[in-house]
Amino acid sequence: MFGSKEEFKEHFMRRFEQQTEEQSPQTAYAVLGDMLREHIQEDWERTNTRYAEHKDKQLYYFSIEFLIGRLLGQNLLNLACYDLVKEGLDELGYDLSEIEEFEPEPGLGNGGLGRLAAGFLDSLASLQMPGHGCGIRYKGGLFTQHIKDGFQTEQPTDWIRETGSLDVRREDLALDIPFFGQAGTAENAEWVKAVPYDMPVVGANGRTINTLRLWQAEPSDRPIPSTKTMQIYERETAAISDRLYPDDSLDEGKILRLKQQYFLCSASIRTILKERQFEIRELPDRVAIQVNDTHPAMAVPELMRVLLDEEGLDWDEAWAITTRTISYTNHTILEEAMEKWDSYLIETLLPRIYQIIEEIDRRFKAKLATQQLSTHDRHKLSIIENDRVKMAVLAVVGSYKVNGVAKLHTEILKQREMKELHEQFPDKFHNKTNGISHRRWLMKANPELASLITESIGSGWVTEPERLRELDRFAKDQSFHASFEAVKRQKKEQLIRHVEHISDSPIDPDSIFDIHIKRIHGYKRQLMNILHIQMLYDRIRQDSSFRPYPRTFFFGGKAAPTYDFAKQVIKTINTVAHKVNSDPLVRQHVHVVFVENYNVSKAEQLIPAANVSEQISTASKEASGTGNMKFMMNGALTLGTVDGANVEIFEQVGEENAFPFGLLAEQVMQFEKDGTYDPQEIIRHDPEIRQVMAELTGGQLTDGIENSNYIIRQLIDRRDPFFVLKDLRSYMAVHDQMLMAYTEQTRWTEMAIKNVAASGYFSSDRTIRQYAEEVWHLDRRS
Ligand code: CBF
Repeated sequence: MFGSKEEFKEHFMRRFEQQTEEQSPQTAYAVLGDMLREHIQEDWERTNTRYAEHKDKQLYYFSIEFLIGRLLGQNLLNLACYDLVKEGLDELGYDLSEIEEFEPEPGLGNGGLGRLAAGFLDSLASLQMPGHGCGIRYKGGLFTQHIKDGFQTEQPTDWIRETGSLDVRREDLALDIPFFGQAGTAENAEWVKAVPYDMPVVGANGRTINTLRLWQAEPSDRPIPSTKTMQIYERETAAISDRLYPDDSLDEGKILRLKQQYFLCSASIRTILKERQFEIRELPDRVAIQVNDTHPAMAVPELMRVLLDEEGLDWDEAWAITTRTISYTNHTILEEAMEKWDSYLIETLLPRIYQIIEEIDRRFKAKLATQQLSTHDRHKLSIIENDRVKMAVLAVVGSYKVNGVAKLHTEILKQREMKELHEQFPDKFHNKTNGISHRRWLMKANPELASLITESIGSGWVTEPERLRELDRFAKDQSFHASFEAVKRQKKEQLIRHVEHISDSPIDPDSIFDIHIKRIHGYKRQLMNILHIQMLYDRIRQDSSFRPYPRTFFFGGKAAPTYDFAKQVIKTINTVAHKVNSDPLVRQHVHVVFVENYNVSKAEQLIPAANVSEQISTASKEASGTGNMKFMMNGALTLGTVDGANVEIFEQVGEENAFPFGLLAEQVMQFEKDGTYDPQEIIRHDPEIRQVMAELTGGQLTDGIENSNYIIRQLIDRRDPFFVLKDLRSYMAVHDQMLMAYTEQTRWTEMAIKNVAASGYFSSDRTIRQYAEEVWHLDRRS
């Protein structure tokens, strides 16, 4: 970005002194942001010109979420000037880390699939591939979580600030999107203006700068329907890009979600086609659209609509183009996340789109009519069934490739969840195991470890992360051990400094840092973790010979605002935490910290400090997980079920360097099938579990019985679909094994090093290369 430190300092000071505002770190953040924007502008334009001149095939990644995290530090790192800027600012009396804290974290995502999308954009640009994101510029992003009396409270977050922000408003590309009205004519429609904001995605070494295009909804200049007041129209329009995942328990919320999905797809597709410099029939050779989960599955009927109504193609031609352009990634088998929309809602909101979906369904059913299929199979293959549109079926039928995100997940899709679709389209289905950006999760989050690695094996791993394998040579090297342990210690101390203000007693850096951070959800089983902690508490109090090695358990995660069970789990964690931490005997062995408002920046502080990575989802339920990969890359050992990408983590590093436990996916699925799981039987036979359940039902773990209602209902009355009590014994046993292993420090460090060495496979660069070669064919030129 700057030839030398002196040049940077001079430039920075000149800009800084021009500021009318107070010369604070916040102003320094704004100045740095402006400098960065100016600096990358030229390269950004150059990248776009290069793509246009070379006629490169372009990938557009459609996603309702992009959990990009803070960008200033990451961009400086990718431009290879982080250290120069840091030192320069240091000499001027400013601390870059402190300045970075002023960047609001764009809350444009909720969890895994949003973070995945952001990591993919980083890899695409870093691998110099033409791949761009298309999303929504939510004003509010995900809520800010506060903990009050142990309960989660939610506060809206507005992340958009005028200063230092990198995105550019493209008024010239704004377009109007119609809702309601009549099919085909858009008569009496209600129009919403879609305005793109382009955000640069800076690849490593800054050579390629791709674009994340985020759409904002604004009132259009067209007349509004006579049935609406201007006030209502403006409010409803702003709501489209106001919040991610609005509450959809009522029709009003469902309509809003549908509007968001269509708004994203329609604005993006129409712009891609409008800006094109090729003949429409070449579309599949010039453009690939990846639909990230079902939220953007409206891309299928919308592309059909544009091809039929605006480009004048006939159905067969339009269908051939659509199904050679769009591909779809499935991220879950959880029923609740498999979107199904009431037909009447789509028909009212998007009449022409509904006609097209009906026609896709009719033609698909006609094709199936020639086959001998059971009624069950025909149901599973229907796009429209019982007056509802099944978005996953629509996405599969309308795509040329469909993938799961880890080997086990893809197998479950093929053999169970989407068995019938897989039988119809065996060649469509493939696996692409997720990955993470090693630039953010190792180089940025843990520069100390990154330097140690480079000193030992050279810098080749930065561009070829699989070369982290070369670290295996140091797994038994005592002097490397010492440096590796020193880094871990340093990261633990840094974390303590970040969180000590929220902890009710001092955190011991010598304790094992056991970390469980992710969305709070039944299947992720934070409940199992906290019940185990309560059992440790009971044992320490009751058995004077039981004095386990000290452990600090960290939790972090948000519960969806309408998910009462998850909210009670947060309350339980905080109640048990308080109890454990205020007991002078127990707290010498067990300490619990709940990190408020878990987000990407907090993850960057927590993950490098971990010794143990808790990945304890009910087998078969976690499609992949990506936190598991981030921890491994930072030298934490996975204590986890044989689920999602844990399976491949165990394969890469060897089970002897991890702590697998619990029911296997096929056992879980068998229980689901035969319904023989009986939690009461476990309670009857296991006195320790009985005691903890009595404490739970007595309200001791939640400050009152009423606070544990949902948990009890799930565990007992609903016969717990997530098998917490069933796996609890095995979980306790594997914790004991882990404790034993930790006391052999040399062996532990060796295992931790092996985890880092085996983590290169999980770089998203590998995943992106696979998508690019096998799905998007990005090397294909016309
Ligand atoms: O594939 C990315 C992630 O997506 C989820 O978070 C999702 O949103 N469905 C899954 O739950 C994760 O397993 C997965 O890693």
